[in-house]
Amino acid sequence: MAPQHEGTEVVAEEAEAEAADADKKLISNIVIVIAMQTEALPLVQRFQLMEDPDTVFPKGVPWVRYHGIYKDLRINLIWPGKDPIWGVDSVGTITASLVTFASIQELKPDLIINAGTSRGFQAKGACIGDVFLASDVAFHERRLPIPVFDEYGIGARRTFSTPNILRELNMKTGKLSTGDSLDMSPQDEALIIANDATVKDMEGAAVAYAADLFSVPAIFVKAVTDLVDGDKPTAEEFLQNMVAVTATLDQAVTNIVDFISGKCLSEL
Ligand code: FMC
Repeated sequence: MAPQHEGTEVVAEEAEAEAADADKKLISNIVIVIAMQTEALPLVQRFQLMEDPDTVFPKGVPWVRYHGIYKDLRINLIWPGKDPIWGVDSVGTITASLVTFASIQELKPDLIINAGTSRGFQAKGACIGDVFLASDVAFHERRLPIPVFDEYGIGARRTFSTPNILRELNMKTGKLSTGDSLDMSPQDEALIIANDATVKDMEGAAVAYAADLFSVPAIFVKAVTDLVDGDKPTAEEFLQNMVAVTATLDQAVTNIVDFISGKCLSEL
């Protein structure tokens, strides 16, 4: 009906105007989501963040918030902590979505940065130690062979576009595919290739899902620890390169945060 249609148009126009205003506002509040302690701690030191003694998160969760002011930015670095039963880093999609959701609710970030290590496809130009800024994210382990559910499962979406970061920091870009396994079955490999991915991780698309629910812009910084088409077993290569690649990752995140300081979203 005409009046309803007009009403919808007005709401859409208002939402667009609000989004345009947000794009022009200086970025002041960023959340960094990092799955592994080894990746998180050097950045905590670099930005001189403090651990939050009275967590903003619900009682009982192992999630850790480090926070502080770096340059003119309020930085919250969220690490999902150690699993309460197995005592290892809480990697993977479930915790990534949960902490992103809770961080948006509690901290209202202007921008989310998900940073971490990943596996790269040499055939698509990835080398050990490269840092990618993902152009798109998708899942490769959510198979629902029913029309439309199949696309929902893959959940492909574009990330927040940052052409100036890419150019100024001379970063590589490519698509990121996310699943809950460190290794890769032949079926995973086929689906990752179908996603046209250059890098594979265990959190990116899950962070993007939660961020998109609330229209919070999110970017994905992924450093390559191991190669799909390399000649070493995944776990061995991952552990061997983890420390050196983490240093490269942390430097890239610092460069990005330095670039963001004093800018608005539309300048990224
Ligand atoms: N496959 C999937 N994820 C990773 C990877 C690989 N070969 N290498 N590094 C990662 C990332 C994941 O996102 C996890 O946070 C962690 O490192 C591995 O448990």
